[in-house]
Amino acid sequence: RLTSLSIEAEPYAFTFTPATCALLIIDMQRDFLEPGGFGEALGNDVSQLRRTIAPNQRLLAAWRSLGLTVLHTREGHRPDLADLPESKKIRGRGPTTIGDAGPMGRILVRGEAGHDIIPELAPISGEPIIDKPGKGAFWATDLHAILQNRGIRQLIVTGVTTEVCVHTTVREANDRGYDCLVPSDCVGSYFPDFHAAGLAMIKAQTGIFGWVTSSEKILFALP
Ligand code: C5J
Repeated sequence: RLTSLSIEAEPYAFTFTPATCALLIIDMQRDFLEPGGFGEALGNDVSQLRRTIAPNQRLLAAWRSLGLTVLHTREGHRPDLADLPESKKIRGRGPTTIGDAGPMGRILVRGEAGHDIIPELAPISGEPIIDKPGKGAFWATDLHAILQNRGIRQLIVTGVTTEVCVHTTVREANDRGYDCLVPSDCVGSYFPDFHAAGLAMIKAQTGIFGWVTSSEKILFALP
């Protein structure tokens, strides 16, 4: 069993025990990262998110090789949209919204191709997939129970988008007693300014929500 390790981070070093620290990859779904999905339907440039794929792959490979806990999340809704608030359905005011037909199936609907995780980061057996109807990974899911059952106390949170689902999840995790470390190159936003502000907010006030580092620094600290 690996003992305590330290990662260079801001606002100060992140000390962690690998066995009780999970890699939580947020919403690396085709609907957000590929043309034709929800992200693009809202008018966003999906290429902004794709730079996070390679660093996430490296971190995921390292976490798997050490036999540590990996979890994936997906944002999406039941096919009958019973869990989709009307407010969320209509807010985009676009011609195509959640539940409508898109090039990768119905947008942000569970079971559709676009809702699935991109093949580059496909989950493997034993890695829980948390299907969430909201932005935060804790709300209306069994994530907290799974983490508690595995004795997880700390999270490395990656994925998309920085200021939306990653940030909401980090905030939710904070209030449930988890330490959160966010590698800046493994999270991304359609809006570079929001990405920068989201990271700044996490580490402000001596780490009001947690720590920020890079995937390189995490890999350097691993045995
Ligand atoms: C968004 C997400 N941006 N995964 N979802 O709607 O951040």
